[in-house]
Amino acid sequence: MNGFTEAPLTNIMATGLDRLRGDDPELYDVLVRELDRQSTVLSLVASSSVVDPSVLASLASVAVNVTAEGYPGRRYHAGCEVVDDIEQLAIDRARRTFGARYANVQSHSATNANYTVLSALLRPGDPVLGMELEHGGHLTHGSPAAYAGQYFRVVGYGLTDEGLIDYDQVHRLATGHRPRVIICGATAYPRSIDFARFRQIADEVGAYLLADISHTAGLVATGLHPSPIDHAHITTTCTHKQLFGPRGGLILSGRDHDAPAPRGRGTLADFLQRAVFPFSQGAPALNTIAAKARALDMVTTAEFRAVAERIVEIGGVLAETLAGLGYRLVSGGTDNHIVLVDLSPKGMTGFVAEQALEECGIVVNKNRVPRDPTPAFVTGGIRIGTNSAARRGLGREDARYCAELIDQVLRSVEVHGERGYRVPPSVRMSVRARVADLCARRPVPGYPAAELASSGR
Ligand code: DSN
Repeated sequence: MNGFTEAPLTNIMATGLDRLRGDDPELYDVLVRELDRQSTVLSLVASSSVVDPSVLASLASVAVNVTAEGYPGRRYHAGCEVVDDIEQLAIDRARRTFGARYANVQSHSATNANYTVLSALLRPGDPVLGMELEHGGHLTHGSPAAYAGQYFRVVGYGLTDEGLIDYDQVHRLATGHRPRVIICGATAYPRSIDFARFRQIADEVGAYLLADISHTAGLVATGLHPSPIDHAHITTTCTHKQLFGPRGGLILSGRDHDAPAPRGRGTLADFLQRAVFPFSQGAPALNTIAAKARALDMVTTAEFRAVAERIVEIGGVLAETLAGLGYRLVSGGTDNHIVLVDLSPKGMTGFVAEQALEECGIVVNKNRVPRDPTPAFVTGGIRIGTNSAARRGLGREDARYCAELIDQVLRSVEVHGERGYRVPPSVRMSVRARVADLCARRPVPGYPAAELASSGR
């Protein structure tokens, strides 16, 4: 490196922060307020995560200044020789992390990755089989509210009465409708997914299998959840949930990467490269790709493995404690980071529970449950997740304590219809203080710790 004073990146970041504080205090103050919120409330949102400061630094790096359409070594702009190394690093690390033979790191999110794959593989009106949103699927898997549901002929599968994926139904619908693509993977499914079974069904009807592992990518990478890489033709994931990376997506392929491309011209991997650029995207966000590379490197560490193990462990404790306190859980428990609570037996909507818990410093999200009669903004349940809590280092005792606090709030709420409620002020103050203390005792590694509110626990 030539011509730099010591720590050039540090200097730029420090200058940037000084200018932000001096020139735009309005924005600076909001950013500080958000850091303060994150330090004092407990995020149990299943899709949440907290990035390492080194991921933040990569995201804020000078790679943002480069326009680089195309791929490393084959760009449509000059000046890409350094960012080529960044993108290649991210590709290599994505492949290594998942044992994939092919990786594309340019997608801006998993939604973006899913639509890239679907719009390249399919023509409008083609049949697709995906998981129903209210059974735990994702908007991009074929919801009528979203692009996939409106441009393709989507048939939805769901869960059995026990809350498990109904593989017999998947098989029946696949043989009946002959989909061109079957989508597996979920956003609100607390159990492991049998990707081999999905592939058997896909092969029987000649469909492509697309696995979206956005929610379980960290568990897949560490072997704590089965991997779809060599079962699915194509696997997608976001990088900002269980990989604790920046907002972004990945497209991966395993043993099928060198299968013939769908409509001629090379292999499936070649097809996917063209599907991202130029078919559906322009220039990639190279600062985000740098941050993906950083996050993916961390996924292979012993520290990450310990977090992944904790994600599952405290998920199990939360589920067990809530079930013991009389809550009905979809599927009866969890194998991953998600606990899905059906609140209908409690006469309370997900909307009320989410708002009441947030007033008390516990952040979850309202979520529809199987056969939910309520609309998406009301919902019959809540989804609880342990990614961020595990990153904070919460253990079994803490998880039990969180479940008890959740119960304390939900037991004390006065419910007035689908959206009306009141949390007794004494409960709000006491739970908020306890949550703040828990957060202060378990700060996110590398982030400033909040002060103890001294609840006495
Ligand atoms: N897929 C949505 C979720 O699971 O919360 C947001 O990324």
